Amino acid sequence: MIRTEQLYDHLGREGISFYTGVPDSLLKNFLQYVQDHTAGEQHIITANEGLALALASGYYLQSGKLPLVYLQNSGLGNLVNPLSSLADQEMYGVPMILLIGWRGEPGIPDEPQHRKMGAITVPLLEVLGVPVFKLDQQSIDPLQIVSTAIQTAREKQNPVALLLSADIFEKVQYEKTTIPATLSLQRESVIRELIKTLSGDETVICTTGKSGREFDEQNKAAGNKIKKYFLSVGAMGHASHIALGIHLQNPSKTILIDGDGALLMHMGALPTISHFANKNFIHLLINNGCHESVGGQPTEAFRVDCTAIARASGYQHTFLIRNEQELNHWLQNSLSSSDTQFVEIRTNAISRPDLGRPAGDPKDWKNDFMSHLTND
Ligand SMILES: Cc1ncc(C[n+]2csc(CCOP(=O)(O)OP(=O)(O)O)c2C)c(N)n1
Repeated sequence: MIRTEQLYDHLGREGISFYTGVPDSLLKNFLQYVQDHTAGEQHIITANEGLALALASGYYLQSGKLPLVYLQNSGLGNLVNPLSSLADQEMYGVPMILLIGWRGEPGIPDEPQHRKMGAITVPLLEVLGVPVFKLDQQSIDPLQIVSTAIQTAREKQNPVALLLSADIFEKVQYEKTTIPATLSLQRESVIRELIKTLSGDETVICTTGKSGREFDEQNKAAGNKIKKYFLSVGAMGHASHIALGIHLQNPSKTILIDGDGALLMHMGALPTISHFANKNFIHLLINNGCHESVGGQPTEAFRVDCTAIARASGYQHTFLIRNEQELNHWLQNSLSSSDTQFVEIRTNAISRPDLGRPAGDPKDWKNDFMSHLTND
């Protein structure tokens, strides 16, 4: 066990003062501490993990100092290209620490989307030539392990991983200080009202995180009104093209429920969707300005105009919804339109602590979904 401030202070003593990454729930207490104790430009949350590695590389090139990139192990997929073709010692050789939350660690029960990556995290890092240092509850001297990892990164001139098991940090009262709570709409109630207004014939695709869990619970509460739904419980940022792929084969109404973190992660999706989904496609962005599902760390999505980005990307019909009245107006007047639309709904970042998780096997979910699509 280690305290967040102990790790942060130790990293500081070892010369690490630049943090970048994409948040992870296992790291959320540590990341909150980083957020609260690091000057703005020294802590940058990027849109995806590959960008964090590139940013860290730029930092090193200018400063000669060791940066830290944090991520959930599912983000390794986004990071492999710049890791192997930029930072690797056989290329430029950029030393850095990769602080990785280990979801799906073998022997520790976790959600299905984490099992594969959990099992291959260590071999994957080894194949990539990244030395791995594990920190778990049994680690006798965690700070010494951190120092050895840092020394190794410097000596080898290569990224080095600190792989953190669940519950490595001492529990602290976690306060979501960064979450904006001023907006009246809440993600789950938006999803509930959407389900209430839909006819039941639509196909719904949900992004990664709590929106899928909320959809699942609200749909059950509505007597499984929506039969054709797919939860992209993993593959963050890819729900949009899953939806597009389905839609192109079945041009009946498709609703994509997206998150701002997910949208930003692969924003290049927008022009392709607007080009090819020219009818009956609703891209519904639930923008809470943060990665609410993993701890509420901010995204850039409240700072920019997402509907303007969608318009510039080719969506002809865009809506911005900020309160219940605007939501009801859109639900009653525009939801049933056959126009392709981008709809940004700004919400607060509040969710239920007792939110459930969809039960069962993803292959059964897939088979159910496909059989409902074929019976259409
Ligand atoms: C590639 C990848 N990186 C990080 C994660 C961890 N993760 C799961 S949900 C999530 C936040 C999603 O944020 P957003 O799309 O804004 O939805 P919200 O949680 O706010 O509803 C993150 C970072 C992941 N699953 N995959």
